Amino acid sequence: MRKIILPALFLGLCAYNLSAAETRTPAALDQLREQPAADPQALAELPGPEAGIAAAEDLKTDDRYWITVLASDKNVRTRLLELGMDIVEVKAGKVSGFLPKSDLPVLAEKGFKLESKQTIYEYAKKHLKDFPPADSAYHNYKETTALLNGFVSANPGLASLSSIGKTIEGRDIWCLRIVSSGKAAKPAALYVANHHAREHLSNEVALGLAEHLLTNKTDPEIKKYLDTLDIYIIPMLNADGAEYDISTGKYKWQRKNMRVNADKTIGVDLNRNYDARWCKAGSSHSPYSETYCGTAAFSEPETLALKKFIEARKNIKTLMSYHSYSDLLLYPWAGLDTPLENAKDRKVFETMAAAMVSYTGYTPQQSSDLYVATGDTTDWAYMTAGIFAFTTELEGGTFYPGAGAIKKAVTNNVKAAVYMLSVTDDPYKLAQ
Ligand code: 0X9
Ligand code: ZN
Repeated sequence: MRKIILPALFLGLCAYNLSAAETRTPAALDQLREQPAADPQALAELPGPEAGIAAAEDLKTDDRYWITVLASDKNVRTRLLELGMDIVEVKAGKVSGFLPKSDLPVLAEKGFKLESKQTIYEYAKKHLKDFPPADSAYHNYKETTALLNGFVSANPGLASLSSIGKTIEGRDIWCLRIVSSGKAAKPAALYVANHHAREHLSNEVALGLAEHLLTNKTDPEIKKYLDTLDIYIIPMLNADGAEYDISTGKYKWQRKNMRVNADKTIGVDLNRNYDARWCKAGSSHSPYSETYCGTAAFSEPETLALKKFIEARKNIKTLMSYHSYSDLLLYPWAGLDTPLENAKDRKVFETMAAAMVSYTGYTPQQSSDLYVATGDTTDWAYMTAGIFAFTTELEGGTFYPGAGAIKKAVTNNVKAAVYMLSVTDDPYKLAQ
């Protein structure tokens, strides 16, 4: 049996969220707005990932194993993705991640060497901690919605909020736009986060970026970008999955969206669903797989909404897709094991990457050097619209690094994001 979900519960949660957002008061908004990073000192003192460990009892019935498999290089890693392994950690000569118990024999049949295995429940006992209260500084969907609305109320004429479409369970996919008045199209930068449900830190970085830009709107450098650019921030693309991941107060290690597949398994990997060499290497046609590419490119409302959004805005020049974790900054190709053919574009990607990692300390590399994975956001945005599109794999050493990880991740990644703004007017200036 694959993972079992409770669609009715989520629909219920969704309805609750929407009605709560509709009835919010300005005072309540202000309160919520103050929640995230109002007291950096207090945040820094919040517990790290080791604190408050508690296993989710419902993981006892989850059939996934946390496994470590010998994998000598990226080609082997790509094959493992195709078998449906949810690769989470890449180390010298090996990878670790999740695989359903029923697929363990296939590993042996295909000649892979399993170094260790434990049930997700055993793994969780060592790594889990509650979202609330220890991680209450993270924003769930309702809090994210309220925070974004708070940004808009506090910055009339500069910030606005719109829904780029609905998730499969009907939640709005919010996009915060920061642009000063004037009708002429300005070069645009797009930041998107939370393609993968459990990567909650990515939502925080996107929200932190919005807060930074708006709080510092009179700072001369930031003002220059706000005056001359169009900035879009989509902090929670996979809102359903993110909510599901925390719906019991215990993390579930959910990666995909909440699509109910034909075989009743749950979820499509949104970062395999773009029309960029769709469902070739590093992706799986099996619905239960964590790297399931869907029934067709853009079969999912979340990716389709982002596609339409990008296609309608020819002024988007740069894009950052936030994921976690691995301390990496990745650029195309993700789905092709050869360097970008266009030398000028490659120079721009490499120069931008080098500058951005000077703020984060992450490792810059071509995506496919990690593993080849087709159908991802960045390959599609670059192929289709010539956008200089990056994937950041944030820090933290786990999907759930605790509230104490937010401040540093936000601070450093905001600097990298502001650098991205500094070249968005014309990225090609870096290739001259
Ligand atoms: O596999 C992914 O979708 C990304 N990693 S994650 O752990 N956040 O799931 C990486 C996407 C970048 N593409 C390649 N490495 N090819
Ligand atoms: Zn991810």
